[in-house]
Amino acid sequence: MTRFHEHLLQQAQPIWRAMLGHRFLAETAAGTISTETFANWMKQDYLFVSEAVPFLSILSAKAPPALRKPLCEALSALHDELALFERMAREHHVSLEGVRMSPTCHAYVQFLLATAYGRSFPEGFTVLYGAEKAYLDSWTWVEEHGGGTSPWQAFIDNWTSEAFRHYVDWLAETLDHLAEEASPSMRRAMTELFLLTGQYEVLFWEMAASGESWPVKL
Ligand code: MP5
Repeated sequence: MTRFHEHLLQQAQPIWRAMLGHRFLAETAAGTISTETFANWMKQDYLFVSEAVPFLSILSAKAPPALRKPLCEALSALHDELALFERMAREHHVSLEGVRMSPTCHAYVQFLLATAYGRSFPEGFTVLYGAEKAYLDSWTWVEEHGGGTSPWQAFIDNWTSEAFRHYVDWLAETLDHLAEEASPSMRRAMTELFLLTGQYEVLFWEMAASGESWPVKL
């Protein structure tokens, strides 16, 4: 029988195709991406990861007791990741100071927080799986299509490490268990949230590639 996370990935195939075919990833792999364009992503993802802290905290507060420890470990790993962004920004002369969230980053973060606050634990967990799986697959694509060491290698390594792969496998397995206990209508809601997460992931690469900004400069 198809496991729930496999069902989600089947439903999301067109989204995953758009994500892995995105020019931001292709140019990062080819080494032709400009520092300015890459920095668009770095600045916005730094803000995104900062807001993943409250997202995971809310999720942890709703988690069944057996899942508290692994979720707290994931929460603590976010601080190492923020330090990675700060180091890479210093090395590449990118300023992370005073950056405003772009429309897409803002909308995605609001979606994460609204889901964690307002919806059930399995629904919030589905969004977590979607975001992490998207990064595992996106950066694995960059690694596989790259031609050697990239100036951005530390980011590639971060989301293609054995440890990260194991974490995403654990998320998938745990999600399958949560779905087994969920009602059909809850599983439909989880599927919808997974697809929305995937859409936001594509939008995030598009935002970085296009240098998206708000209509009015302040
Ligand atoms: C992740 C991320 C992965 N950093 N940014 C986006 C837009 N999606 C997913 O999350 P994490 O916590 O950095 O592994």
